[in-house]
Amino acid sequence: MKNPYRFARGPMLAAAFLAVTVALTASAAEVKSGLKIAFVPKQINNPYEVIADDGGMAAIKEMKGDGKVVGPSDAGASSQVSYINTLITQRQNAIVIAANDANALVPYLKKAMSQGIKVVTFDSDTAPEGRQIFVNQAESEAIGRGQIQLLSKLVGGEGEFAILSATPNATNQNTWIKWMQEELKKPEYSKMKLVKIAYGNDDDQKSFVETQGLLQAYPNLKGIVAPTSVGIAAAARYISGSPAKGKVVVTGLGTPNQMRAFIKNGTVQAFQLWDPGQLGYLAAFAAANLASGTITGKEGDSFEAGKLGKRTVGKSGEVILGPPTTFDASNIDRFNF
Ligand code: RAM
Repeated sequence: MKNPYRFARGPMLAAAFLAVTVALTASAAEVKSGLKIAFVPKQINNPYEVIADDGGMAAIKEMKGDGKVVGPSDAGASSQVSYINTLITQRQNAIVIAANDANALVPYLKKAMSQGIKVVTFDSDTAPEGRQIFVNQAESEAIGRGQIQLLSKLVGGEGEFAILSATPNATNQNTWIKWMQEELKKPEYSKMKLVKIAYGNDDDQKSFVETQGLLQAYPNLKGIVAPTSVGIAAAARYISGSPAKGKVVVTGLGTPNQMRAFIKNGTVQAFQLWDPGQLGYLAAFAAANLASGTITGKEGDSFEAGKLGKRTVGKSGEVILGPPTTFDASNIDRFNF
């Protein structure tokens, strides 16, 4: 007698294959297609923000969503408000924003959330009630402490230094500066002295002029640490053309492409950053998952973030990209962003 299963085996295998395929597709398809996701950077013309937004748009394309970037040309505290209001009117599914102020935007973002629009902050956070998830580039404490550790190494552990920051309200820089000041309390930095925190407002020209002002006001200055890609590039440009080149250390956070020339010409020895493109990419996946209902943003929620793999929401809605990289002459040419 014929084996009754003989002919069934083909269709059974096909059915099994189909079941696996459906299961795989179902998990990949948990994120809805066609989601309208808007990125609002601190300012649209900052190269760092452009890389981050491009990463976000690439992720949205992968997810078959409808992405766009809108935002102000300056990083002022309230300059993003009108953009948020327009996005609410347009009924976007999610807003991904690098907040220019911890509190000023909260009422508007709350209004967005009350209308079902998901809100993710990235790069620069609001107070937690202003968003569902904050995608942070790295642990804020590690970034801040790391900046002082690097500066100390470069200046030989002593001397006057200044911080050249972004805007006075920037949540990310203010948090990092707080951790820098914590780190400075350690006895090993007793010979280092923070003489001034200057603000270049993430404006190239203002940062350039502030650098000049610091050198004039503090003739014994040994270092400038600029935890902003706009600030560090402007400070390096000023110093590379001044007698302070090779005498005053410039370090901080910058993009390899903006800093390469200053590493090559000896103005800057080392600086740090993460990959801003990956930051935007991760933020887009967080937003799409919130908007698809696969996560709510509570601690322990996890989601697939494309090429970055599975990511988990930590305390107070924070998702972390990963530790920063230190760039110097030995590795800078391996990076192109
Ligand atoms: C500037 C912005 C941004 C910051 C980087 C390091 O581009 O201030 O928010 O993360 O620097």
